[in-house]
Amino acid sequence: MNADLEHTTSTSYSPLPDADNHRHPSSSIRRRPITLLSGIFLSMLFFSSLIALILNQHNQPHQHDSRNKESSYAKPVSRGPQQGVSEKSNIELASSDVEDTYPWTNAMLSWQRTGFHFQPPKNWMNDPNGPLYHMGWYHLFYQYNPDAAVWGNITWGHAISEDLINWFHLPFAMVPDQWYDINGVWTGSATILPDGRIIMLYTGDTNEEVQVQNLAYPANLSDPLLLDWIKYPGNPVLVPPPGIGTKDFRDPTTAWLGPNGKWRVALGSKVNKTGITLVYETTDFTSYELLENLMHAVPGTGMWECVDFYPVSTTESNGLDTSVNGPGIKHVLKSSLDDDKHDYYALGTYDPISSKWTPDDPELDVGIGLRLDYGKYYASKTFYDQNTQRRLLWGWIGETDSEAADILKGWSSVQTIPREVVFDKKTGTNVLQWPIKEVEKLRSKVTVYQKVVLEPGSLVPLDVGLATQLDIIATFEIDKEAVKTSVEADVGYNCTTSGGASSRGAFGPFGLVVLADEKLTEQTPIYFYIAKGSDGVAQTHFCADQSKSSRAPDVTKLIYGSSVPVLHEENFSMRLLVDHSIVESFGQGGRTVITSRVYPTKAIYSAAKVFLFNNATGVTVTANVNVWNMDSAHMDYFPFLNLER
Ligand code: DQQ
Repeated sequence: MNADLEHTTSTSYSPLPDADNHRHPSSSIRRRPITLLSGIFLSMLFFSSLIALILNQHNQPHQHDSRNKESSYAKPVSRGPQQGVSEKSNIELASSDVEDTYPWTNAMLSWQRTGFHFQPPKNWMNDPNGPLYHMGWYHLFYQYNPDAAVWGNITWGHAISEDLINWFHLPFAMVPDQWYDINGVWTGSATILPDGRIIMLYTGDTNEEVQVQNLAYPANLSDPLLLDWIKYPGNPVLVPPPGIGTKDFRDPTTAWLGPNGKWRVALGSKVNKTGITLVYETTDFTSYELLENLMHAVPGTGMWECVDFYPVSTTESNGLDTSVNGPGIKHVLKSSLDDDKHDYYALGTYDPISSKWTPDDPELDVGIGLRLDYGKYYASKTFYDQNTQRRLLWGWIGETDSEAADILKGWSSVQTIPREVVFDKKTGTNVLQWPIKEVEKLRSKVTVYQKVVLEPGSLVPLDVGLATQLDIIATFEIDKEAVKTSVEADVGYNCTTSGGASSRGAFGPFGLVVLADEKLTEQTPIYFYIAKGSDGVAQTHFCADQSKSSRAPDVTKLIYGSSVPVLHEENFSMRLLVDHSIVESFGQGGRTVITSRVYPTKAIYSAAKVFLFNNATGVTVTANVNVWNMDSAHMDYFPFLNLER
């Protein structure tokens, strides 16, 4: 253990009830059977309250002012941190001076629902859990609140797909019904053993709000739907070890095989302000040994949630099973930072003997360097798709509006389109993320624009029909010589602190505007900006400007983005997946990715438009664009199961 661990004062968690107690959750008030007597009493109470309510209504003026009711929600309520996980509500609004919620109409709210992103039929969703492929079906589990559009009562939702795009909803895989997960069946990962058995490890929040790790497995492996899950009767299989806080121990990874033939599982935690990854070894997934070495630790990064750890090939383009190691392989370590709610990763080398991971570039270590996505994106998780030999990545897109609006619309959050992750052989310093090819099945009509010349200050509307579900690929050519020879001092450009798409420099911004109304009173520009320092070095930034994305005041409207490598022989390229209120933007083949969650009020339905723009003052840009209209994916309850609607 490192010095940080030794200096900590917390002790190990010991007061656990024995395994026999697992059928008697002590704090499970929600699920206690109601006795006959209390049933009669409750019915009497209900009818008397009903009569009182009716009488009261007759004595009062009718109130239809829903804004008054909503305004009590305008300031978000914090959800998560008291229970020991990252903030689950859009707490950024709390520090804004917004007092009231926008008068959302049903039309506006229903428009926000996506057409081809994964969403449950209603209510709250957060992290993707335990993705896997089994007997012809992809399985996605996810953090879900069956009762409301806000975080709480976390249960594992379950859906299946044959192509990762069209989904069937299944009954819940696991509900919080045991003392060791009664406060939440939290995030976990699947491991497929060489003999085909499936191991699911997940975090449970116990009756005492302690974070423990639990084991579950399918009741019937020959069921392609994996409908029934058995929680291991000896749960929990892991409790916080000495030196680790009882609320700082969660989110087990997929296991990989060590050189000694034992399985290894990583978990995120922290000691003081140092984010850490612990590794356990096991042969049977019921008993574990904590390895002496931390896999990695980064001071100042705080609690690490949802750690992800996997190999990528530096020579081949296929994905790798989590246990693969050897020459021509680097390992990605990813952590979701509780403190700033972003997903950071780094490339490095895993030494299987010491079980330590070392970043290629210590200055770009986990939590201080690259992010998987510079927009609204968190708690991501990959899995190895043994069906197509791909490493696929899921991520949670949270809401950036008010809780009141989420409650009104009845749902919160979306999952990204799954992305294939590969090592970027050209730069050697980052991964590439690209929407899975299956999404292209939804492409319908294509509109092609070739060699559109964009003089400085130009804005060109693209006539693409209904512009709410689109797949856009655009490349931009500029006179690179002009950039080389001109003098510009734009040092320290940063998408977030810049003036956004309306702030003009010599070589940017230029790109696309989506979800804009005709007069651009609402607009979401996605663009490149080339900043040249006084030293003559040019750096390209890829940004998404949400600042004018909505007229509603109770929405967080940041400008997202980061730098993106553009190599000598390359043009500037971007791909956008526009799906109603979500825009996923991939710069330079997925070197830099930004997810936008936007809430237009005017630029919706047929009023949503797309434009090309060049707001640079010193360079002409030539654009080539393909715009596909996208069909909706099929998402419904699985037939014959008679599920609740
Ligand atoms: N969400 C889960 C936790 C995880 C967090 C709880 C990340 O297991 O750490 O819903 O969003």
